[in-house]
Amino acid sequence: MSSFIAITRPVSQALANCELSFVDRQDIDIQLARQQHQNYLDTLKKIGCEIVPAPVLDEQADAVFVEDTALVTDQLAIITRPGAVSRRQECASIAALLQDYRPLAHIAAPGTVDGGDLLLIGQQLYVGLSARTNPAGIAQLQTLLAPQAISVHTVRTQGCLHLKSAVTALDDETVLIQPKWLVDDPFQAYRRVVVDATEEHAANALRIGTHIVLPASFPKTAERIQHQGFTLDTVDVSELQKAEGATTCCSIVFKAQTS
Ligand code: CIR
Repeated sequence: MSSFIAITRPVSQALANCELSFVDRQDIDIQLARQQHQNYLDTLKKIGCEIVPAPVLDEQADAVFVEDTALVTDQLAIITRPGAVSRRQECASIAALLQDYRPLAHIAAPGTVDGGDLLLIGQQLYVGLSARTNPAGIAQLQTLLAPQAISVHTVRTQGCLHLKSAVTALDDETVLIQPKWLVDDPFQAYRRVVVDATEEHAANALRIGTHIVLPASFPKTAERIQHQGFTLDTVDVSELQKAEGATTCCSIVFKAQTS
């Protein structure tokens, strides 16, 4: 049995109509996007994930970016209410899968939360206050997570889509960080790996147990991560990056069993 579950969803036919906030629209090669997504799934399997596929949603351009639809803790799955109206129909099919693994809770209007704004490190949940995640959503997270003793910290971002565009965790003591996209920086007490200056989007790394998965387009930052002793896999996700995605956004990864 695999140690981790990874919920994923195939690339939609409509990916070219994706939401874009901080990157310019470019042509997306949909076949290449699908091949890259398959390579991403193969990497997750190699690391020890069981892939649980959500149904394809060909009308929902951004549906491959399942991370934004849920936060899974050891005890709960919180189904979000994405900030982009175009993305809200993605949640129901994710909830249908997650109910087999965790009790469900839901973010309700007027709250909005994108999973890309949620960085859980141990018992600390850092939440990006962004164009996608609002104070009402953050307040609901606080209420839902208090029984698990998870503390919620609001972090203002600037110039990027989500908190996890600016910072992710490499382990419980170490963050990978792009400081210029953080207005607040509550990460001073962590060991910090700063992205290479020529790779400004490189702070979005997927952590699965002791493995790190980074887009292949950031070799200098990859070297910095490996230099700190982390086990790293890289995946070419160029077509998904054109849709403002990277490696965390294409999966919801959680421990297969609660202990
Ligand atoms: C969006 O703007 O919603 C999508 N085009 C990209 C979402 C990427 N999500 C993520 O990094 N968590």
